[in-house]
Amino acid sequence: MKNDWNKSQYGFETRAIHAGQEPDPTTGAIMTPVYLTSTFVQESPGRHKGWEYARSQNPTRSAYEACLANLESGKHGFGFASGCAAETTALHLLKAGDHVIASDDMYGGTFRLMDKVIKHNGIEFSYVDLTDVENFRKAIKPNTKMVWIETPTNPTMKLVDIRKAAAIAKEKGILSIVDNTFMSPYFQRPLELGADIVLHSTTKYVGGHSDVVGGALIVNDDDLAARIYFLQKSMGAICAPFDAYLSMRSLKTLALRMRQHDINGRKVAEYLEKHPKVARVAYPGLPSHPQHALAKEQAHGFGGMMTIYLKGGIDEARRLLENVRIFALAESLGGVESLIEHPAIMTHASIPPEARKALGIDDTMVRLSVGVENVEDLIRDLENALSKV
Ligand code: P1T
Repeated sequence: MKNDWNKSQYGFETRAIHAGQEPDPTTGAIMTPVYLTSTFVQESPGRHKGWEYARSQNPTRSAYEACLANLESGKHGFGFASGCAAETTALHLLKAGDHVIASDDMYGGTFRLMDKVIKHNGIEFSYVDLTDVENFRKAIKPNTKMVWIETPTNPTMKLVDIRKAAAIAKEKGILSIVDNTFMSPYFQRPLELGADIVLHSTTKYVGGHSDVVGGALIVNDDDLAARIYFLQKSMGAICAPFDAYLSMRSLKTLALRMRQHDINGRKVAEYLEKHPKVARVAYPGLPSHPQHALAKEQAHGFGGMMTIYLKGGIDEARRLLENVRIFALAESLGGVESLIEHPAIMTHASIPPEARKALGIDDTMVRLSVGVENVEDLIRDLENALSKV
């Protein structure tokens, strides 16, 4: 697939709409068709138009993968059935006896995959507070092969210095992977900061409309890309053509959506920070965030994700969560609609209670995914729900 929409010539918004998406050569259709086919006819054994079997390649998926790779400043993109499928595939770059250093604070499902599934393949994990990259350096062992970074972390909104961590990884010959789900390529591009692999749960901001579950990996290195492609077709956890179509359609408005998530996120965070029933707001865009300077340095915006700590306990949290109307009480994030949830009971229930306690994922913690509705309506919704607390 021709993909000459390079960054030196075209801005993000233009590339989001055109990269990977030449008009259909057969019909001239401006939108990439959804190729609902499992296989492709061959003229003679091994002689074909570049497409053989749809687990290996599908034109809709290839267009989407090229667009996403372009936006992440990468050369190769890979679409998967979910964020967890992308994670599973990336973790199969390793073999028994290898050691992974992962953030001690990340999405509960990622921890569960490492601790309850991949660990049994003989891969060793250390969970380390990567907010100080020296902890990463200290945790390196002779068999360390990968560092797994999520930044901002889900749900405590801590940051990891991607540039510093990637530099240490490079020096030691360790693969660095960054889960960029919370920022999207519009606000943060880990490959530009030296990381080897970018991961997304495209279910979130990339998909953006809470109607598709997906995941992606993006890399620059050709050899690494060949290894991931081999795993993608061998393991088969691929992104389906219609899901690729939906996600690619969503990429066209990613910039618009992210700018509004950011505007709304900042206003909601400022409002909540002043509220007498709120003990603390963790949002990297607030000057009170301990890593605000790093957020400004490595990202181009702050987005719509934040975590708040209420004064009181579980009853106060329940009252807020039961009394919102526009914010929907639901897991997930990154859609145009605002969501709110309780990490300790919902998204991070698979983190052991002691670990949750150490990270501050307690009963008073509530996570917000601020959507792109009218921000005054969102603030009124929170005002009303907080008045019942
Ligand atoms: O749900 P899935 O598409 O498989 O993606 C997993 C995943 C990976 N990485 C991050 C940072 C995530 O937040 C997620 C999924 N998270 C939620 C469902 C959530 O509500 O936090």
